[in-house]
Amino acid sequence: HHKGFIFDLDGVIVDTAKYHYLAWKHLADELGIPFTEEQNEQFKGVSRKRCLEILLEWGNLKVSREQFDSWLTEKNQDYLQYIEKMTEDEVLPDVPKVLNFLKAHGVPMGLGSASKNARPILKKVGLIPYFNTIVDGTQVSKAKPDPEVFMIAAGDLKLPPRDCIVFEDAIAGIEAANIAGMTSIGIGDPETLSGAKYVFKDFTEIDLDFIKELAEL
Ligand code: B16
Ligand code: MG
Repeated sequence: HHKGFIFDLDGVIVDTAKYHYLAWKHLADELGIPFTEEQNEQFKGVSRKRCLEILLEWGNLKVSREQFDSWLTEKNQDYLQYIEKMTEDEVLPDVPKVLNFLKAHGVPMGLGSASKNARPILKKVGLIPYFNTIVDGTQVSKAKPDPEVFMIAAGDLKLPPRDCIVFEDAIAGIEAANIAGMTSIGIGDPETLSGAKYVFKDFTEIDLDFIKELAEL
């Protein structure tokens, strides 16, 4: 195969972005820092630690290492409560259509997520078997927009970056894919994701002929 596909997780395969939002909102309320869904856009694709740093900057709060770590843990525990309840029904519409099509044609697939919770989430929704490689937040040192996560995935798939197609919902993720020299496909709002080569509202708008063309099948 000439081409490979790399998928982001949160906001592309599952809508865990809404759970991240709820958990951050919970913490922000507790700290008295205003936090809107618009601000949450800037957290997409960004590591947990970096998100908290940004939140504290917005709130003009300087805290000790211990306090920082304890809030980080609190946010994650809150988030994990939502994850525990996830089922296969939470795979976003028409994502299985695309995954099944690519798998049936033997196209290499990878996951490239900033999340340290990526594996448990994939397990919950039953998608582990689709991926030839799963690269997550436990393996990367440089967060998106650094292309590291996608470069590791491409390496695992034994493909040069130009032969990789990346699906992303985050501004930082589109940037990472572009910097890597991969084909970026935005999932979400075309204005927010204007840096992407193509943008779709969601997978229901993507037809298999387009996937076939991208995959050069
Ligand atoms: P965790 P993705 C990212 O996942 C999320 O978009 C981002 O909002 C989150 O802060 C980050 O994972 C870290 O997640 O706290 O679970 O390690 O979109 O790159 O799949
Ligand atoms: Mg995402």
